[in-house]
This record gives sequence, structure tokens and C-alpha cells, in this order.
Amino acid sequence: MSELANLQSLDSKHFIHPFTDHNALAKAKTRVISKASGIYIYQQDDQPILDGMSGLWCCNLGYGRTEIADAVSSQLAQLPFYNSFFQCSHAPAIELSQRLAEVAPAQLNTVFYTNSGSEANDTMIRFAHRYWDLKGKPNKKTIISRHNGYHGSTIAGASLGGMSFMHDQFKGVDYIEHIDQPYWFGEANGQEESTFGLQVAQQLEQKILELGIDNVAAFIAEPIQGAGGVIIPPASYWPEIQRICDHYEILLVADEVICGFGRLGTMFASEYFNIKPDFICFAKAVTNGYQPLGGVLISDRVADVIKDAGNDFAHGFTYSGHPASCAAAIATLDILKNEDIINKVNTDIGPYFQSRWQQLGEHPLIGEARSIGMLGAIELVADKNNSTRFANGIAGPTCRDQCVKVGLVMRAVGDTMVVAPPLVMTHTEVDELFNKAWQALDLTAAALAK
Ligand code: PXG
Repeated sequence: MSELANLQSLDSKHFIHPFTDHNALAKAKTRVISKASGIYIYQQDDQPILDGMSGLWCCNLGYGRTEIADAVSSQLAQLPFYNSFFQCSHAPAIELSQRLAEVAPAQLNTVFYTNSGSEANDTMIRFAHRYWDLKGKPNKKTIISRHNGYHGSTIAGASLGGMSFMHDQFKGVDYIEHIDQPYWFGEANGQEESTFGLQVAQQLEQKILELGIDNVAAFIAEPIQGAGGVIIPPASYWPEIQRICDHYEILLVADEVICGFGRLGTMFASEYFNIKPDFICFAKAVTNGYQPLGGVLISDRVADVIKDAGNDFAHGFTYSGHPASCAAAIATLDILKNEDIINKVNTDIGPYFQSRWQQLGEHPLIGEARSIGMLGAIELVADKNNSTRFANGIAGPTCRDQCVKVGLVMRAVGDTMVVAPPLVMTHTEVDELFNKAWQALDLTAAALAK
């Protein structure tokens, strides 16, 4: 048995994978990725595959970043672990907190660390509930979220999320309510874009009034939905959401697990959309995916209340602010700054990527191409004239497989194909991504015609 076959067989026997149909996996055999460099991943010694998903929306600076690996390694040698409970701390967590406060929107100056985005969202609920208790409004417990949002896989994270196929598989918490997503291509039913944006935003107001202002703690949303299919809201959406949160004094939560750290050409998407959240939940690209780390940035008005409570905020993880993860994050922030990456996304590689991506809209299989910053989506349709979908949901998975054949990772969300490529791509690499995507679409069209 070859080494690869052996790994595949052991994988199948002993490893339950996230979001995976294991019968299908056993038939297809898992793709074993053995190394990565720049914007490419490699299966054993095969041809390079252009990683259009930056790992899983996280390796924004690409692979082979020895600065981050070295920072982790020296931190492990100096102080591999100490906790941050019970009046203890350490330099990497302190320095990172200060650095995050420096780059975060003005009102956010404190941070709580977690190991993941899911835990960040759970933690946000703990803060929101505690805040309203301390403000003497203990009934304000409901969190409003959106259908087809993704906020993680812990019980609270998955409850916040609006993916019905996930809700079918567990019992969620009972204080979360969902409103519609701002998915103009999929759900506007012919409404003009700006009107649609306002109408879906105003569902928040209706929901607050229906539940009673005294019962609502917060509204959470991804500035751009990632796992839901790179849903870019109409320009009218976010200003209306901000107005409603201000008017009803509801805490606004930006889940920036995907959008944070430069993806839109701003450090945080909250700046891009000019919103003023009380919490920014982050993870993924904060360490360029090199170490597990997540967290919640907290507004001064909330942090002050929590700090002045006079007793413990009874929440924390053993690895909250793990020194090696914090060291990786500091090294990541250094690279973002020293290489002027966010400015380049904003003024150079972002616009170039978007201009090429929009050209995919000319392909006969594509009903819409949309892009923002370094995020892109294309909608696969059976009939370009009226955006009719393929009946059986096989277009997305077919396209994903064709992408791998031509050496490209694109993610299929139903029949929406999405990319979140590394922010550090060159123009030539963007051209390669475009050419491979077009080639995969041709192959997909041929496969679907059979
Ligand atoms: N919020 C958002 C907006 C996310 O995208 C999480 C929270 C949860 O983070 P953790 O670190 O707990 O996974 C995420 C994660 C996909 C995919 O298939 C997306 C995510 C994770 C795994 C797969 O697009 N996003």
C-alpha cells in the first residue's frame, strides 16, 4: 500500500471530519494536503493548487510566513503557557491587546480572548447578558440574528447561525430569533436593490417591536456573509441597521471572523460600512491561521460596566490569550503593517481582483458575479436569461470538483461558488485564478450537459 493509500485508509477508519458526509468521503478518498507555499497547496508531490480560499478564510498572508512561525517558536521556548486567570498575565497577551485596541475602531479598546470564532460568539452572548443585567435590565436576553448567517458550531454559535440544515441536527438555545438575510440575487423577487436592502433591514425593527424592546439584547451579523455564499448587502442595508440599533438601544455585534484583518481593504469591515458595533468578534486571519485564536473586541461603554461590576466576570477558557497564539497574532499584525497590505488591497490588488472576477459574469453558466475587497461569488444558473437554477443542486459540487482538476480551490455553497484568496496575490496570480475559474466553468458546463 502506498503511503497516501495508507493515510487515506487510516483517515477513513479513525477520523470524523467537520461538515463531511463520511460515506461519500470513503468513496472519494480524502485529499491529503502535505505542504503549502505562497498561495499554493500541494497534495503529496502533485501539481500546485491555487488556494482560492486562503485555507478556510484565514491564511490571508499566504503560506511560508517564517516570521510567524519563528515568533511562535521563540514564544514556546520563552514561555510556552501560562494562564490569564486569577490576576495573572503575560507580555504577549498584553502587547496584543494594546495592538488590537490601536487598530480597532475608536470605541473598541478592550479584548477578551478565545480559541475560535465560535467561542468568540458564545463569549459575546455572555458579555451582552451580563451587561444588561448590570444595567438593571435583566429581561434583555434575546439575540436577533439572520437566516443563512454562520456564527460557528458550538451550541450557541450554531443557534445564532441561520443554517436550517444545522438546526435540523441539534436543539438550539431558545433566546435567539432570526430575520431574513440581504441576499438580493436570491431573495429579492424582482425588488429594486436599494428598496430590498431597506426592507430586509427593517425586519430588525419589526422583530424588536414584536419581541418588546425590553427583551432584546443585541443584533449580530456578518458584515458580508461568508459561509452563506459571500452575500454582499445593498448599500442601503447597513446604515438602516445602525439607525435601528441606535434608536432602540440594541447592542450591535459585527461578526468579523471572515471580514476582519484586511479582507475588504480596511482593518475591519465595520470601518468599510461605517458602522459602530459594541462587539467585534474575530478569529481566523488574526494569526494568519497559524495558531488557533479568536476573541471579542468590546466597546468602552460595555467594558466599563463589566469592569465596574464589583465581582468576577465568570467566564474564561484555559487557553484564553495563549502566549504562542498571541505571538502569532503580533507577528501577523506586523506583516500587515510593514508590507502595507491593507492599503494595497484597497488601492491595487482588490480593484484588480474585482475587475477580473466581474468578467466571470460573462460566462454562459453565470447568473451573477459579485465581489468586494478580496471576496468573490458567482451564481451558477441553468438559464442565464432568467437566472433559473439547476434543479438538483449538483452544479456547485460539480464545479468544485472541476476546479480541483484544473488546480484551483473554490468553495461551493449550494450553487454559489465563492473565493476568498490571499490578500498578497500578484496581478499575474489573479489572472491565473481567473483563467482557472473560467476553464473550470467550461468543464462544469460540459459535465452538466451530459
Ligand atoms: N463566524 C463566522 C462569520 C465564521 O465564518 C465562525 C464564526 C466560527 O469560527 P470557528 O473558528 O469556530 O470555526 C466562522 C467560521 C465554510 C466555513 O465552509 C466557514 C467557517 C468555518 C468553517 C467552514 O465556509 N467560518
